[in-house]
Amino acid sequence: MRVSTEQTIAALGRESRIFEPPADFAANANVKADAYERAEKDRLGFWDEAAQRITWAEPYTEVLDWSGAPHAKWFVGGKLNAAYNCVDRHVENGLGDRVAYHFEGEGGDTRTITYKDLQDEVNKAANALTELGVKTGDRVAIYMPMIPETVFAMLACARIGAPHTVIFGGFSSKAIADRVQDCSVEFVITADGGYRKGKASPLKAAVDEALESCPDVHTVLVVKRTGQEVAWTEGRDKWWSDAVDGQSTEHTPEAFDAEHPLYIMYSSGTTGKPKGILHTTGGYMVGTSYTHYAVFDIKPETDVFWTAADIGWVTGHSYIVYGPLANATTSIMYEGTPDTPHQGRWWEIVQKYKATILYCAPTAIRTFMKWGHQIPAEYDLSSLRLIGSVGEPINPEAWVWYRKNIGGDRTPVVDTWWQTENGQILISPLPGVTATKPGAAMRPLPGIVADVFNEDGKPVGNNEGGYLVVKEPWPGMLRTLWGDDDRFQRTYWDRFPGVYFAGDGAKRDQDGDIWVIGRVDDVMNVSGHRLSTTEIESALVSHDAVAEAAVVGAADETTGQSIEAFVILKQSAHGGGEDIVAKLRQHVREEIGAIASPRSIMLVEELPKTRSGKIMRRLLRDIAENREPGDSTTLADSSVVDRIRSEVSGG
Ligand code: 6R9
Repeated sequence: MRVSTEQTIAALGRESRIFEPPADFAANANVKADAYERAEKDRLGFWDEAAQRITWAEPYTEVLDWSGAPHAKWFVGGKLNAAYNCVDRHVENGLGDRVAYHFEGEGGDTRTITYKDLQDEVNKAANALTELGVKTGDRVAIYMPMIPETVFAMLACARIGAPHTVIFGGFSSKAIADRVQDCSVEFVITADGGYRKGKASPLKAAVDEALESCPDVHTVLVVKRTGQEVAWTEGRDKWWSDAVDGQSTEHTPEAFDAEHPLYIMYSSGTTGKPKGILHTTGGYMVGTSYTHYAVFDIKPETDVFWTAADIGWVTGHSYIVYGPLANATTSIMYEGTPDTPHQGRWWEIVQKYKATILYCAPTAIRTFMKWGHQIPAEYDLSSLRLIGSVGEPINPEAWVWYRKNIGGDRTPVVDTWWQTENGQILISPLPGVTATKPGAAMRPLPGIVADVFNEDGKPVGNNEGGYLVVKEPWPGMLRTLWGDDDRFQRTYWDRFPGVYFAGDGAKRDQDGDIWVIGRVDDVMNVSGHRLSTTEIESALVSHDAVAEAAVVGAADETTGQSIEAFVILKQSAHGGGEDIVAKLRQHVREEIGAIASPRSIMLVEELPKTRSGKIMRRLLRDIAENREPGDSTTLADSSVVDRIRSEVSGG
């Protein structure tokens, strides 16, 4: 017997409600059902049309050149400047006074950045970078908090054709050094610090430590954010204000080839060395601006868009910076954590800026569930008209909670599947078209050809599971891994020759709709039964007492793997003790079957997560197997593993 993906989905799909788009939303939607048909008939014609969203300094002669597969060339021969497309053309079109960002610092300080402000700041920064010797093609590392200067720095790089590599502000000095070395960075932009949980976190200090092993870095530009003490290396370190403030606000953007590198984003691989995912300019701008327009139904005149993610993550690159700016959107940028200084902080921000669209991760949603629905209920969230989710499978309970308590039981919910490698959303409902099912990413977007393959590389039928693949190239796709074409080929293109292998398991339901189950490496094998961690997590979270659950398979001599669950109880369920553990075990038996009942259920206060909100199951496996935890440089809070360890051992 195998507990297959079918049963997984049966468990996930127990929530059988379907939510139709509200009629007025559907009537006014940017993208209607015909987009699927048009794209199916002429996929490249469809992307050609989408590319008209971008202003090309020189037109392209061919939409796609796939002759060097798997290295794609999109919009061949076209020239453009990404910063011009994000900023200048809007100012030229009379939108200089439109707000680009409502910035909200963690401590409550605010800044309003209009498109004209953005143009001035980006131009000054571009002039400064040039004066400091940064040339087209040079890589620039950016290690910053969530402040407007981070966007200024990215766009200044884009403007002069210097690919940026933004290193997430929660990464350690070791992670900075690895990345700086891997793409031979000589120029770093950072800040003295940023605010996190009410404290000033040291960023410059981490850069200083990293650069001890990066002798090629000759310039460090430092934004003053917190005013905390910093060490200073004369000759190398320069204050941003000294270098930038006196520069001219005039700067002529150069047009670069469509395939000119725009940025490198390192993805925290499950093992080994991080992968430097390379995105180029033309296709990425088309992919992000189109999907931002289609999936979020953006009406730039009236919407206030909030991606509550970090810019140091691909979601921030595509849906805080490039997509929204290309579409002349007003966005919210928030520096801090959701519970600083109180658990209603996000909802206070939604209310204050009358946010119309919110995009965040399931882990945040489950945290809000844990804190209780009465917290968002204290705020006026009626401005919201669409809410989205990204980063992990969203369990049906969290989806329904989100729609009800944040979306007022009226807004569409878009569960968007994509990856750093993809650059842009690939599978998602269209909010004015798709009747959604809680927990399902539903269908590939127009112009995207994705499928679910079995072991032999054949498409699965309905009610079958397998591996998620993308069968045709898409504009925002990665072009290679920096300096490692072989690894690029091996990782993504060899499993099923000529087809992009995403590394995620997925299933088609009875209607052919796609449910993403999670990484295939999260699949457990217990006594020959194949079990998905998500399935058991979903069962646990469906119990009233549970706020969040993470399940891992620990090595076991007899059964191959054993199921180990880490559970955070809702505040209201605390004090349940042994009794609650027995109840949860019984609940899983009832939901899935005895085979899925965890060997141990450990009650913990928190789970180890990356800053982008993904549970690091690898570290939980280390705890469950009683091993020294492996590399935890990508953790949001590196002390969490020690705390869980002591909770688990009863310490
Ligand atoms: C954008 C982003 C990619 C991995 C991906 C998958 C998981 C993302 C998801 C989802 C289920 C969704 N993932 N969105 N799983 N449903 N809607 O998250 O990029 O950090 O590279 O992660 O995240 O496992 O393979 P990245």
